[in-house]
Amino acid sequence: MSTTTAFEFDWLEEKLYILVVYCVEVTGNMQVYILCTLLLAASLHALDCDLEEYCYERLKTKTLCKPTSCLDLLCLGHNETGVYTIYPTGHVDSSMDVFCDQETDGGGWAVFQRRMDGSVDFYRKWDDYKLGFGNLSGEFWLGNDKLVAALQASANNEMRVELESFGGETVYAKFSSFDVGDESTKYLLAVSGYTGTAGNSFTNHSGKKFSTRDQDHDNDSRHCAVAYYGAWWYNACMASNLNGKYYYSDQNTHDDGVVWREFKSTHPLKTTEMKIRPSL
Ligand SMILES: [Ca+2]
Repeated sequence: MSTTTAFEFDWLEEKLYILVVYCVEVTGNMQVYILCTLLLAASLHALDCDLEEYCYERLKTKTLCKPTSCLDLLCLGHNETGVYTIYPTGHVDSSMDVFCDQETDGGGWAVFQRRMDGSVDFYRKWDDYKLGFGNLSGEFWLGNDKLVAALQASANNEMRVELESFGGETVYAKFSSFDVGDESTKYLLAVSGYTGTAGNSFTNHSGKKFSTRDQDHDNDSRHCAVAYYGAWWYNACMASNLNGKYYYSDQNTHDDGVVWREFKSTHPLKTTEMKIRPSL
């Protein structure tokens, strides 16, 4: 217990210990690995307790040369928000670029959706939503296949939604359990465990399949994706519609807009983000 605290590791810099990890991966030397783990553990003092414990366990697995998530990257000291490469299965062929939010609520979040200025058209077909579109630093949908792949980093994941109104009010919704099935299930959604300030406009969509303007898998006689100008896990039809049409003002109500009913009813929102993180 007191072994690590007996040493002065404050001088240790991020680049050095990442280098050590790489050395271990290359040499497979167990003594170097143990030293490395101790050094990393000692450098984690700035993280909160739950996260420190998570990182300590992860760092013992010896897989972090191929970080599986934004949370792994945070464990490795990458605490700046931005675009990174992750390897959800730990193998090089699973690599994908993601935008990591390393600040909000402890950090370690992979963002899979963002609206902010209406610059990207979100009224798209199944294959666009399957593969993803937009720009990771601006507006985008990561892609349903990539979302499913990113969820493989952990047996359990949480999801967080950030919302901002045109008046500048910010709220969030967090879900302690979030999963999306693969394409054969039509990206079936399973979400539960709401906490937050935005109100729960999402668990109503749990158990629903994804629908787009060219594929109707909703629970309504209408084609919800067309009726609400979006792509979502429509039920009959929606409590939220974050891929809806972008309006540049919330002066009027718009059923087909970027909407989270429990927050601003059907007044459109200015900014949205949806992000996942392995459960701590
Ligand atoms: Ca329908």
